[in-house]
Parts: sequence; C-alpha cells; structure tokens
Amino acid sequence: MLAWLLLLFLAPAHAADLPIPETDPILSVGGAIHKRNASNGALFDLPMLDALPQGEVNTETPWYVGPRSFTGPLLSALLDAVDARGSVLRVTAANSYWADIPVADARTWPVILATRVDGRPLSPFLKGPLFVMYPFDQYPELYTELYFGRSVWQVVDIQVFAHDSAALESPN
Ligand SMILES: Nc1nc2c(c(=O)[nH]1)N[C@H]1C(S)=C(S)[C@@H](COP(=O)(O)O)O[C@H]1N2
Ligand SMILES: [Mo]
Repeated sequence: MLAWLLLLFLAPAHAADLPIPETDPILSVGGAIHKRNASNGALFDLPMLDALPQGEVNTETPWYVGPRSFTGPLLSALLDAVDARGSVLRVTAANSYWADIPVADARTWPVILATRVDGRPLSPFLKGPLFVMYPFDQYPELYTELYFGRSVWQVVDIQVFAHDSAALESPN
C-alpha cells in the first residue's frame, strides 16, 4: 500500500522524463536545461526526434533547387522536451560552424529541426541529418543573410544559454 502510494507520487515526474536513445544519438542538447538523460545533457536519436511534435515547412531555400517540403520536430517542442530555460541557443554543426539563435525565434516562427526533405531522410549529402529550417516563404522577412546564417545544417549540438552574454555573435 505504501509502495503503491509512493508510485503515485513518483509516476508523474517519471512520465515526463526523457527516454534513453535506443539507436545512435545524432543530437546532444546541453546548458540551461532541466531534463537530461545523460550526465552532461540530453541525447536524442532519430526515433526520439520523430516522437516530438512535428512541423512542416514548405519553402524555397538557397540550398535546394525549387520549393521543398521539410519536416521534423518543432524547435520549440525540442526545447520544451528538455525544459530549456534560456534565451539563446548556440547551434553547432559537424564542421564546427556554429550560430547563435535567439529562443524567441522558435516562439515567433514555426522553426523546425528538419529531419526529412520531401519525405526522405536528410542524408549528409543533402546537408542532413539535421538542418535548422525557417519558414522562409511564409515569412518573407526571414529571407535575409541573418536567418540564412542561423540555418545551420548538419547540426550535432545545441547549448542553451540562460543569459545573453554569449548571444548573437556569429563566426562569419
Ligand atoms: N553546417 C553549416 N551550416 C551553415 C554554414 C556552414 O558553414 N556550415 N553556413 C551558414 C551561413 S553563414 C549561411 S549564409 C548559410 C548559407 O551558406 P551557403 O551560402 O554556403 O549555402 O548557411 C549557414 N549554415
Ligand atoms: Mo552567411
């Protein structure tokens, strides 16, 4: 009886916990986050990213010929999944390129972390497996160098900063 009551108390917290990746992790998230599944942060494999609320972005881009349909988890949903409490994301790519993205971008526009283009996985050849994609065609104000620079492809790591100290720099 006591154990059962204890379970009742513990269950809600555990239900909200992050699962553990069962395949190769493709993304790490760290910094000012309050849900982790590893000592230094949160690791995600593709099935975990697929399980988050998804968005679809139909848009022309500087990187692909013609309009394409990009799908993947909403950046806002990813931040909610790790209970991010910060204002800036430092998004780093496999080639060590990085960009600082204000968390406000994810709340202002349905920015996604694209995992697929036209329903097919974003291979490394197609700048995958993860590509920060803004809805350029729906919000023409996004079609500028500022947001192209925040459109990091081959994303491998996101660090959440609680303050603006590291914010909004760009390496180029
Ligand atoms: N992984 C990765 N993503 C990146 C970059 C990069 O070098 N590596 N360059 C960024 C910048 S500064 C811009 S303007 C756009 C467009 O880059 P491109 O002109 O080389 O296609 O992609 C962004 N995303
Ligand atoms: Mo750029």
